[in-house]
Amino acid sequence: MPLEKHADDELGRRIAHIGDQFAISGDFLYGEELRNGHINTTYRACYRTEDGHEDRYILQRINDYVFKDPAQVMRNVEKVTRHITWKLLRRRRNAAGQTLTLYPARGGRNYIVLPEEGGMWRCYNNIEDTHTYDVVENTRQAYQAGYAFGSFQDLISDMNPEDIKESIPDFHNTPKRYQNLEASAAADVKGRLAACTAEMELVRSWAPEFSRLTDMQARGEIPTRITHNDTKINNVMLDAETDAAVCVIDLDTVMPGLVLYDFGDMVRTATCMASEDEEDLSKVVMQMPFFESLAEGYLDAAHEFLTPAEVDNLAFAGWLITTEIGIRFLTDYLDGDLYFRTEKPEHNLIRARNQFKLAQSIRRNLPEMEKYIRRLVRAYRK
Ligand code: GN1
Ligand code: MG
Repeated sequence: MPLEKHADDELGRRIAHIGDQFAISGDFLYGEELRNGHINTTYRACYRTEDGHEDRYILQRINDYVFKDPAQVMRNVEKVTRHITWKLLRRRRNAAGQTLTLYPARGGRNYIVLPEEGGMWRCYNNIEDTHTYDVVENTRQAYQAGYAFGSFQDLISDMNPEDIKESIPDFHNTPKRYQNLEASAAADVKGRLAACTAEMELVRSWAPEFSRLTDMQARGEIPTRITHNDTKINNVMLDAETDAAVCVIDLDTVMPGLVLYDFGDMVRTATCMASEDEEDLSKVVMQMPFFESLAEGYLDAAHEFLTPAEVDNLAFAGWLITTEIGIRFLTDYLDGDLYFRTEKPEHNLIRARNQFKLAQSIRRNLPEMEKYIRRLVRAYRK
């Protein structure tokens, strides 16, 4: 569906005003709202340059309910984008257009605070001739997504961990996420608990398994690395014609974490043809062919640096994070929809049910998924 273009209306004027704060030249033509994230507000602005080209930029407001210290998020993002540009340039690859670049703002920072526009804004290049998918349509896309995020982990693997601060503490700490759910259920501030007793029961029955990865991490059995932490399929830009992976986006949660949660979130979002919003749960099933391609793409990029303990838990991580995201949607439903952007009443409950259905489907496939991973890993050893 083409996006609505705003030029002379109120939104158009606001987008032009925000764009005017950044190092952009040319005449403002129009702006559009991109609505595929649940957290930040994102616009794309188009300008006519002096030589008659059209240049597009991404303008984004960082949600300061979710990110308590947006300036810290920007320091992280600055380091990550510059590290990747440095690396690509060292490899003599033309980094322009393929990686996110921040544009300076009035006042000398890479962001600007606009009280009249609700807070902190930043500006990125628009990655041209690419698109994103909210759900996978074919196995090639799954392979490319896996390869892109695996390569991204590799690109940032040698950053100085001291440089990157936690933008959201305990972001993928499943036991903590579960504790928060129980606290919200006990408080039941909106009187919504009665609507989700079946979901609560299911989650409680799974609770003993929630700490598997965090326990292994605490015992030093799996390494803490710098990871992306939000590897949903629509956070990778694919070439508009060939669907080849071009660039990973949404860097706000890059921080120390486990690669397993990254891989898990790919399983969650790239092995099922129904979106998180799908209400017809009969459509919410994971499909092995997508998983196989995803795992192949990921391991093609990552097999050299993964430890055996990480490899052993890849499939499990798919189930764990799907459950975790379900828990987060359910918690937000009980809290009164404070965190995720919602578009209808019960939206978060719908998403939670969807994720639990997907988690059940992944759980049933775990033995087969694990078997497939072992087969792939054996093939690299040959
Ligand atoms: C949020 O920003 P977006 O829509 O890419 C969330 C992720 C969830 C995801 C669920 C900072 O991601 O953790 O997995 O929604 N991001 C944050 O769709 O909480
Ligand atoms: Mg995000």
